Amino acid sequence: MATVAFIEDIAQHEGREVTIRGWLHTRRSSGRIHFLIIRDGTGFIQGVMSKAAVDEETFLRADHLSQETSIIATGTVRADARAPSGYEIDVSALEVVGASVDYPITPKEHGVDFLLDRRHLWIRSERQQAILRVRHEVIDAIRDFFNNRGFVLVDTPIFTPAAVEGTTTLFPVQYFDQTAYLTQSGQLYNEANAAALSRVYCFGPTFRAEKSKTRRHLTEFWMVEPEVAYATLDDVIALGEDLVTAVVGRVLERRGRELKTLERDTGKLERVRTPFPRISYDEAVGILKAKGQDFQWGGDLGGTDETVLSDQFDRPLAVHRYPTAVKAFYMKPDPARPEVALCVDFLAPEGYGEIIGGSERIDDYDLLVQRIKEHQLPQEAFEWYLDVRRYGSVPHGGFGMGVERVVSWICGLDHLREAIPYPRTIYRLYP
Ligand code: NSS
Repeated sequence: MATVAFIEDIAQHEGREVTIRGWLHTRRSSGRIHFLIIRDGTGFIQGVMSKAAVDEETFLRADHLSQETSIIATGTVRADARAPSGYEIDVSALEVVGASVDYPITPKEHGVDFLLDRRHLWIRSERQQAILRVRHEVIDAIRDFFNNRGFVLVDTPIFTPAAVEGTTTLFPVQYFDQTAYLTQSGQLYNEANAAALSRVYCFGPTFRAEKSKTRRHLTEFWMVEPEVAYATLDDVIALGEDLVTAVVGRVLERRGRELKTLERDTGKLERVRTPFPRISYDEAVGILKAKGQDFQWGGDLGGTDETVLSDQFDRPLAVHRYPTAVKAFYMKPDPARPEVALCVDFLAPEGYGEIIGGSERIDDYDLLVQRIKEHQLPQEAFEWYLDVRRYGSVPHGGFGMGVERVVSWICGLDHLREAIPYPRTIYRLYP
C-alpha cells in the first residue's frame, strides 16, 4: 500500500510511491501521455500518466476527466527541476471519487460578480487559496503576539445594547421584545476587562452598516482590539508598531510561496520596520495642502487624503491628534489642547488606507457623561460603562486593527472582498 501524502510534504517522499487524495485542476493530453494537475488543498502537482504505465481502461478514463473531479492518484514521486513544486508524480493508478460536470469557473477570465456569486467554488483557485492561507497566518501571528506579551483574550459580546462607533452604521436585530445591535467593536467591554485583567484583547467579527460602496469597506469584518490599563497614547502607538511589524514579518517568513503566487512585491513589505513615521494631524494637513489637496483643518481624512499622505513614506504611517470633534465620543482630549484628541490612525503604505484606529480613553466620569450627551447617546445603555469610571478609574487606551485591511495590504489586493472567505457588502449576502 502506498503512503497517503499531502502535496506540501511531497519532498519527503522522493523516489517512493504515494497516494494523493484531491481534485483534478487541469488536464492536457498528448495522445500517449496525460498530464494531470492535481490539487489537494495543500498544493498543486503534476501527475504524469503514460499509456504504458496503466491499464487501457484507466488511461481512457483519464482522458475524459473534467475540472474539479475528485480523484485519488497513486504514483512514484520524481524530482523535476522544471516543476513549480520541484516534483512530479508518475501515476500508476487513478480512482474517481466524485464527478464534476460543467464546473463553472474555467481557466478563462470571469467577471468579479460572476466569481463572487460562486465564492464557495472560487476559493478553490490557487490565488484564493494563497490569500486564505495568508489570512490564517495573519490571525495566528496576531494571537501569538498578544499571548506572548501577557495579554488575556477576553471575548466580548456580539449582541449589544448600544453604539460604539456612531449610530449611523448600526445593524439592529430583533432581540425578543427589545432591539439589539450587532457589535461595531468590543472596545467598551475591553475597557472594563482591562480594569479586571490589566492587558486584554478581543478578536472577533464586527459589523457596520456601511452604506458607501468602497474598496475598503465590508459590513462584516474581523477586528483585533487590545486594551491596556495605564497606557498612554505613546504606549498605544508603540504597541501598534510592534504588532504590525510582527505580523508582516511572520507572513514573509512563513508564506513566501503564497506571496509569490500572488506576485506580491515583497521588497515593499521587507521595509516594514519600527519605528514608523509619526505625524500629527496638523502636520498631515500641511502635507495635504503642499500636495495641492483641497483640505481644511477640522475634517476627517478621506481615502484619497490617506493615500496622498502614505505615499510620502515607505512604511506604515501613524497620524495622531485628530480634531476631537470628528472622532468618537470616548476619545480623551489632549489636556494641552482639548480641540484635538489623544488618538492615532495607522495608514498602510501603497494606498491601502487605515489599518488601525486607537486612542486614550476618557477616564473622567463627568467628561464622559457630557460626551455621551453631546453625541445624543442613550445614557441608560452606558451606565455599566460609566461604572468603569465610578470605581477606580485609570488612564487607559487601546486600538482596533481590521484583519481584512491588513490581509489586503500584505497580499496586494485591490479590494477587501478577496481578503475574507465570504464577503458581506451592501449588495452581497450570498453565498
Ligand atoms: O472604527 S475604528 O477606526 N476604531 C474602532 O472601532 C475602535 N473602537 C477600536 C478600538 O480602539 N478598540 O476601526 C478600527 C479598524 C480600522 O482601522 C480598520 O482597519 C477596520 O477596523 N475597519 C474596517 N474594516 C473593514 N470594513 C469596515 N467597514 C471597517 N471599519 C473599520
